[in-house]
This record gives sequence, C-alpha cells and structure tokens, in this order.
Amino acid sequence: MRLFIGIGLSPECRRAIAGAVSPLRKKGVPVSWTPEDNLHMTLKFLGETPASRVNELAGLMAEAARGFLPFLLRVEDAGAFPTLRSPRVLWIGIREPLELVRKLHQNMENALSGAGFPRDERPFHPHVTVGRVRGRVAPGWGETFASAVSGVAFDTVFVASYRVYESRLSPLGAHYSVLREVPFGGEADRTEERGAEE
Ligand code: 3AM
Repeated sequence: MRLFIGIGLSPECRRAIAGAVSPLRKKGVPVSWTPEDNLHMTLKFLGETPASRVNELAGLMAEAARGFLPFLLRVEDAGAFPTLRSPRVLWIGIREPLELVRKLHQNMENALSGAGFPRDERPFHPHVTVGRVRGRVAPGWGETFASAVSGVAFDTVFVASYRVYESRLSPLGAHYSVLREVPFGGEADRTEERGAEE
C-alpha cells in the first residue's frame, strides 16, 4: 500500500481554503488543484509499505506522540515550492504552533527510523498543498496566487491526533483514506493494541 502520515484539517478549514483558491481555479491556469476533501498536512511520505506494517507504524506513532497534548493549528499565508517565481507546488502555510509540529515530526522520524523506515532526506516544511502546476504559467503568476491567498483568515484547527493515510492513485486523481488515527498523549487506536502483524 502507498502510505503517508499526516494531520487532517477540519471541514471548515478545508472549505475556507477551497473558497480562497476558487477564484484562481476559474482562470484556467494549468494547475491541478487539490480537491477539498483531500486537503491535509503531510508529515511523512512512506510510499509502498506492506499492509502488515500498519499496526506497527501506528504503535511507533503513538510512542512518538506520547508527550503531546492536543493543539490549535493556525493555517495562514501561501507560497510555492521551489519558489514563487517558478512555482511547482502551491501551498498554504502553518503559522502556529510551528515548533510543536516540528517536534512531533522529529519524534516521529526518530521512532520510525529505529524500526527501519528511512528518514526523509528533504528538510521538513509543514504545508498544505493546494495545487500542482502542470504546465507553463505566466511570469508573476506565483506571486498572484500568493497575494490572492495571503491574509485570508482560515479557521484554526483543533488537532488531537495524527493519521496514517493510504493514497490510491488513479487517472481521476489521488484518493486518500485514513487507516489509523493516532491520538496525542495516549495509545494508538484499538486496532493497534492487538499489535500483531496480520
Ligand atoms: O502534502 P503534499 O501534497 O506536499 O506530494 C505528495 C503529498 O505531499 C507526497 O506525499 C503526499 C501524499 O501523497 N509524495 C508523493 N510521492 C512522494 C515521494 N516520492 C511524496 N513525497 C516524497 N517522495
């Protein structure tokens, strides 16, 4: 299964993000926009992983999140990778609590790498991908995107858990499903308690 670990956003926040980018969508630029239901924040892409490791993964994530309490996530500002001047991935940023999210990411990397899941080589930039540029955009369009979205107040999101997602790719796009919800400060969901590799 193709897996990744991420943080879900509330329906209100997803709606606010979709609303903010909707005027840009209508302009017909060659961008593949993330469907509202798919908006999330990725912490780690795992790629092809045997289904038998999902419970182990959730257990390691629970261990990594043991000292964490739920927090309010502030989603704000916009940017692009690699740069706004040559945008490929369009994103909305995380304003707060940046240090906490980084710490969670670091704990998770430590726990997972101990079990043989390779660490990310790229530096971690917490973000919500809202679109991917698929062709040429006019010079300055990246800045247009950022200024259209910057300053919009998206809802704060109450975050009490993080998730293992499965991503299924098809010609119609990616479909994400939540396989495990791992709460902060406690144990992983009941499925994990069985601990057995099925
Ligand atoms: O949250 P975003 O959209 O930035 O880009 C993919 C997406 O991240 C990323 O994993 C998330 C869920 O699909 N992703 C996909 N393939 C990847 C790869 N080979 C990857 N990240 C790193 N390496």
